[in-house]
Amino acid sequence: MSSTEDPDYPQIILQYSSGFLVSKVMFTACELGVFDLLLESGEPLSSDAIAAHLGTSTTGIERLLDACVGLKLLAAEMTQEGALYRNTDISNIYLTKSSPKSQYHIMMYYSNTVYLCWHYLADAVREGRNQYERAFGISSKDPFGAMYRSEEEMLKFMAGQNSVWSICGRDVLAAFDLSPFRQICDLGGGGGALARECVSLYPNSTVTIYDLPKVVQVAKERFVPPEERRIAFHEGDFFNNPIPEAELYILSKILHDWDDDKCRQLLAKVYKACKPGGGVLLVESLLNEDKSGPLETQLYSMNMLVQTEGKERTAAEYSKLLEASGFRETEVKRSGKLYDAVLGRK
Ligand code: ASE
Repeated sequence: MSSTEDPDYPQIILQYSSGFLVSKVMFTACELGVFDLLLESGEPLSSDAIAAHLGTSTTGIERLLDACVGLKLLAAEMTQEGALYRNTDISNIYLTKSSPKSQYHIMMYYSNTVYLCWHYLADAVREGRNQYERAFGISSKDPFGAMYRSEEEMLKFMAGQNSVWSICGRDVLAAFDLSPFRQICDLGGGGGALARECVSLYPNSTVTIYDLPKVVQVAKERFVPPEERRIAFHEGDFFNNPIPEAELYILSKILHDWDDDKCRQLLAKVYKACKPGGGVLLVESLLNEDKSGPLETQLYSMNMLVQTEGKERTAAEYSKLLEASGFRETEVKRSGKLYDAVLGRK
């Protein structure tokens, strides 16, 4: 029997078709607080008890809980009175709000912002640009003006980006020995989670987080405690204002927001400000050279299409951008995980 006649052959298409249902079940259980409730309760709960605590319908929550069991985000044990639900280890660690490795905030960003842009994916492909106008009725000329259209949206984005570094931050910062660089500037450092990982991993380093004034204000108020003496802030727009002198510039998920012209413009500015012997660390999700994968990065590149002016790139593409701006001795470290590291030297 050839593979196309195999009755299991269409399975992958059916799986892909319902992929968004999987995401939305997980996002919704997070949003309603299912995992937080089961963590706090400390004992398995019935669907009636969960519905009562969360103020939901029983018919809705039963189905949501069972789908979470199917996804292995919950476990159910049968008793005479019916099923009792508890968190699995993975949901305790990643899906509860209070866990140090919580991915709750990035999920809320995906579910309530990214998801709405993806409704217009076909338009984004036709037009080759982001979809803020269709999704939110706001001009898409300035993507970060649109992404930070309200303090609430900006907070959700910053919290979301921060949560990723609780999982991936150490790997990307340890990919190269950055200990020779003492004075570090994290351009577009946002909520500061990567900067905090950096000062913890490199005890002799200090990090200046450079970001828009309103981002810096929220980072100080909500994300970086004042006891963190080795983190400083610098307010500005890195395209239109000067950037401070440093030995190492971290550009983490910055270049993927912009087209090649803007990337070269920014890197040229970084090169000028960089001390001799200094460098630049790009933290990005790298495409294979033939763009055949990884799938997650290909999907992120589609997200850059619907949300920004940028795209995900290959290591050679980043090296070329770096070298066009004067950096040399470009080195690439693939982490085997979501984010990789590219180092250029002045
Ligand atoms: C950006 C990163 C993100 C700009 C918009 C974004 C993310 C989501 N929206 O620099 C995080 C990465 N995730 C994806 C799906 O790209």
